[in-house]
Amino acid sequence: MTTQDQADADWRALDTRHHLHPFTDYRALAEEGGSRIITRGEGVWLWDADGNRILDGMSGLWNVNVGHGRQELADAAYRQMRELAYYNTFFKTATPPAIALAAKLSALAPDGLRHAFFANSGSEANDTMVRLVRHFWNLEGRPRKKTIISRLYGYHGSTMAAASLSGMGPMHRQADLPLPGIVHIMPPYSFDYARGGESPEAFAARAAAALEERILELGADSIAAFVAEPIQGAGGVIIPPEGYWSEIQRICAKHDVLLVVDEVICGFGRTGHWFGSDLYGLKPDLMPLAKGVTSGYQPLAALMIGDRVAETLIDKGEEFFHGFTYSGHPVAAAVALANIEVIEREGLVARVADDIGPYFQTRLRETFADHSLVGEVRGVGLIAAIELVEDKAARRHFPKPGEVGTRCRDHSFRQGLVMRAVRDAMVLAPPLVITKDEVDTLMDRARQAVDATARDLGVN
Ligand code: PXG
Repeated sequence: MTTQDQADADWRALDTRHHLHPFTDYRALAEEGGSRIITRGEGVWLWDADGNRILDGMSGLWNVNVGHGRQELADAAYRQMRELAYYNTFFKTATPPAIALAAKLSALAPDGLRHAFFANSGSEANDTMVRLVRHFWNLEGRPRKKTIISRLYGYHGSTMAAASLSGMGPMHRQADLPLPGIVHIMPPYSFDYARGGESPEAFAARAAAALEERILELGADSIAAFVAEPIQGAGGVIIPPEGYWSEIQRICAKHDVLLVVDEVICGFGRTGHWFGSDLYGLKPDLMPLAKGVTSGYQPLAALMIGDRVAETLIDKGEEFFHGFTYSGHPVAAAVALANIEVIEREGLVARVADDIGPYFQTRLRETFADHSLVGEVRGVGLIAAIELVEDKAARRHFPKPGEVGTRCRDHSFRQGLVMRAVRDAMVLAPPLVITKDEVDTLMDRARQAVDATARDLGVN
């Protein structure tokens, strides 16, 4: 054993002994000998402690939009730490980076979202949203308007409120969720939910009608808000069919239900637009964002607040008893500003829309559309899913969701590619700086992983 091997073994042993990871089966991890230790990143590449170079097909957790190892972001953090490492935004104080970032986000966000409330994670931004929505309807003198509707397979975070908004059964079961006042409707997931012979238009109308049916069932005077991701990311990259979003927007307006669009994954160029809202022409009342706002170089999130809610909040003149020590942290805000500057300077949003996004989507379909294990390839810009199925013609899933996906994910890792499995949908969201050569490498490795999975199953 070399000294390096010993060091890696020590990291693994320490990790197993003392560190409880998020979303992890602890016993299984220990039995497998512990975690893979990631030590360095540059561009779309990661290195692990064993010296393997791995293509990061997931941008970390859908967040490292400008790629790893950016000197200008490190410099921004360093400069800000030397100038003012910390001061808060409570009690009538502020710092220049927090102010500049609030103004910048207001300029980038869809029209009418002119205020930012800062948090540290997407979960906190969504918790803030739940607090604010309740407070808003109280201030409006309509205290019965409290129920929030979200969707199955939605993901909005892990705190009590955000996990309740999320439409994930296993999360709910472990913590007796959802909290009262949060209900779920079907997702616009045609692969699973469309009926045999149902056209995309008919499915879009039926999926959107599920919202109106729930509003009418519970009474519009009790519904505060509808919360949804433009494209459901962690739920398996669910792309809504044409017509779904315009209908949802119409229904929210008709019943005076606030529209909350969770941009935590779709924001900052992922779909070839600054926000998923721009892709679908949405006018959110509230818009949580996180992840790509700093490309993960610092934890920072914001709830963007539309004029209607902001005016009530400001004009009614009552203190909003809510906030975090690190709301608008100056170092995180400085890094966010530097990150947005990189996205703008390098034209990354247009690059995803016009160049690398179409290339990635075309290559993905060429590589997988005819594969016997692949029921559907879907995606927009640099976000995509490859749905692995037992029976392609019948669009039938495997009997135990996740088993085949996990197998494929493990093959992918061995091929030097991070590709996530959501149930049996293999999902990809590479950094926006990925080159065409790197897309080709990604496709080769993904194909090898899917082929190896097919061989395991005796399919060819
Ligand atoms: N909203 C959306 C749409 C998200 O995807 C959150 C809110 C919560 O953000 P924080 O920063 O609290 O994690 C998310 C987070 C995965 C995965 O494996 C996805 C997320 C987080 C961790 C893992 O797909 N999304």
